[in-house]
Amino acid sequence: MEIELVKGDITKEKTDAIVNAANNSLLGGGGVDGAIHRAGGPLILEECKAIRSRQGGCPTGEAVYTSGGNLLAKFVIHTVGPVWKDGTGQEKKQLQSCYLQSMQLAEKLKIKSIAFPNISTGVYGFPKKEAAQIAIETIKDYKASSIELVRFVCFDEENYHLYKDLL
Ligand code: AR6
Repeated sequence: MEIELVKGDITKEKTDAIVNAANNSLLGGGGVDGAIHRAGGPLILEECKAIRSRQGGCPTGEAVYTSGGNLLAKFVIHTVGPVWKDGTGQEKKQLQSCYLQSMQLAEKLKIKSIAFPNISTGVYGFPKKEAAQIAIETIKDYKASSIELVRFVCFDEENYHLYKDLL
């Protein structure tokens, strides 16, 4: 499995799936979530609403999927990162779980490539360096079957440089 790093907008990615840093409601929001819903169109929100009526949203650290709507990616995997408090709670485990469950879901979908944003490092306030370490470690340790490519898509300069150094 290849690991790549790019700087840019995840809504432009051509990977089979892109991951969204969503919230428990699955009803959209700001940041990367807002960008994905804007670029992907109303179908994604409709499918999120259907998931909500089935299971009532998405718990922190878990992942669900919808189609990609108007995006180039076939699927959007919506995962809910933890809100950073002080790091003594479940934050680190939950962030690791986001990456792990997204990979497991991608394998269930039998896809070959997936792009991740820097989950929880925006409004959820997770320290960027620790988040990058967790993301990279979790993906490096993952024993993939169908997935051949994982691409980390960093939107901001700080995350890009952190990932570059760590990778
Ligand atoms: N492509 C890639 N990364 C992006 C993009 C983009 N187009 N836009 C922002 N980022 P955030 P969170 C980066 O706040 O911290 C939403 O309202 C950004 O630079 O989007 O997990 C949800 O609905 C940052 O590094 O997500 C939730 O309520 C990273 O994406 C809440 O925010 C994550 O920032 C989730 O907070």
